[in-house]
Amino acid sequence: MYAVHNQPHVLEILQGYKVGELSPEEPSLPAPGDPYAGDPPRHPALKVNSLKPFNAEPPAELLTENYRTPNQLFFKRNHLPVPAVDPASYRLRVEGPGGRALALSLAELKSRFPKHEVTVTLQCAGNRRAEMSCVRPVKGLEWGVAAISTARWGGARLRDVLAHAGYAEEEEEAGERHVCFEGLDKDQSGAAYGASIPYRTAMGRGAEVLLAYEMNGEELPRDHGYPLRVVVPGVVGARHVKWLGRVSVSGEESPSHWQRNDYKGFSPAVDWDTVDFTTAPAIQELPIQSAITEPAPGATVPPGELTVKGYAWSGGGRGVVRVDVSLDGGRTWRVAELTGEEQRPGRAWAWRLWCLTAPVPPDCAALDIVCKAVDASYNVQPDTAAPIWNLRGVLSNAWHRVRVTVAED
Ligand SMILES: Nc1nc2c(c(=O)[nH]1)N[C@H]1C(S)=C(S)[C@@H](COP(=O)(O)O)O[C@H]1N2
Ligand SMILES: [Mo]
Repeated sequence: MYAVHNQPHVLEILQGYKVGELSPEEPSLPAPGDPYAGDPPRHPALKVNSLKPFNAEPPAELLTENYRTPNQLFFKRNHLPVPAVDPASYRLRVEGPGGRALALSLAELKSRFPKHEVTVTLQCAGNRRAEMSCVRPVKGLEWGVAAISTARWGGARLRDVLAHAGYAEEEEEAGERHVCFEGLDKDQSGAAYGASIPYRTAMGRGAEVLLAYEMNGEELPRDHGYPLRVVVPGVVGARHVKWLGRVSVSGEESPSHWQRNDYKGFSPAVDWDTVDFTTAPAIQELPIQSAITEPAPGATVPPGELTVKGYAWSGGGRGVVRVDVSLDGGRTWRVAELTGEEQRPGRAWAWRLWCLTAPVPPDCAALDIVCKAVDASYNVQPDTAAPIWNLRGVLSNAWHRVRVTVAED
């Protein structure tokens, strides 16, 4: 099921369970079908990180060509085969209070609840993991800087659907509750992908968590959760459950592996022998992030003038207030120009793109370009990855560095 498990250290573990070998006279077993045979076609420009399950990011320079990422280029992060969902028989199961449950068809979701649209950036917790693994190896897919993308999503507000099911707006004394989501993508044991968010994230006044059926004005593509996915503005990608099958409210977080035993941050002191996943909170709102998308690392740039481009984004609706860029490894700085939509304070769910055009210092053979962003709470990025290293390589948000060569005049 997971091609990523086809590795020496996994085969070594499996060796301990080997019971014997089939005799050559034994009739051969039917070859198991490829569980990924029904996956949709994908854009050839995507850089594939893992084919089965499908994980891919666009080339960095294409990422910032558009404020809203075209659906075909939007990064894709699947843990399992893409399920084939029949839109006519599809029902979203919403568990209401007191054991009552709703089964909502797509037509009902579209007609009963006002359509809400919001532009949201989605970032995987593992974005920029490759840089963290340069410090020390980590376990996870080697994402570059493009496991992040932005779309205009359209759908019903989760708040409206939960209210329809009988849930009240967040009450002060309600105690800790969680909204749990289950996908229709399942592993061989029948376990579905799942995740949860705090109740207040879903039900707080003005909450914009969506059950989305549209992405950039188009029907939700299969890779992105057709026919329905959760979009949780300002929160890590892992909670935006795709191919949504079931919603429930619980006093506990989702029991899913991906909620309880993954997508958490740890100290650099913690390794695979000492890690205890119960000791760290699940990642929800992400920290301030930025990266350079142009020029590419190792590129040769002409002398004279240089244009640097990139993105910056922060979780929790905290807008980006500034991006600083250095051409000399962080000794001197310039302020980049922010482009793209400026969203409302506290609801800045989407990234800003940025751009800086600056003179290349004369007699300079190489440039060490650095970017760092500041969010509305004046949170900043750490200057290096080593102090934030963690065994799963998540939350990698150090200053981004790109070294280039300057061509001779
Ligand atoms: N059902 C389901 N939902 C899922 C996942 C998944 O594998 N199955 N992956 C999660 C992760 S880790 C991320 S980063 C985002 C990626 O969304 P995208 O593929 O639309 O970019 O989906 C999330 N939702
Ligand atoms: Mo992710």
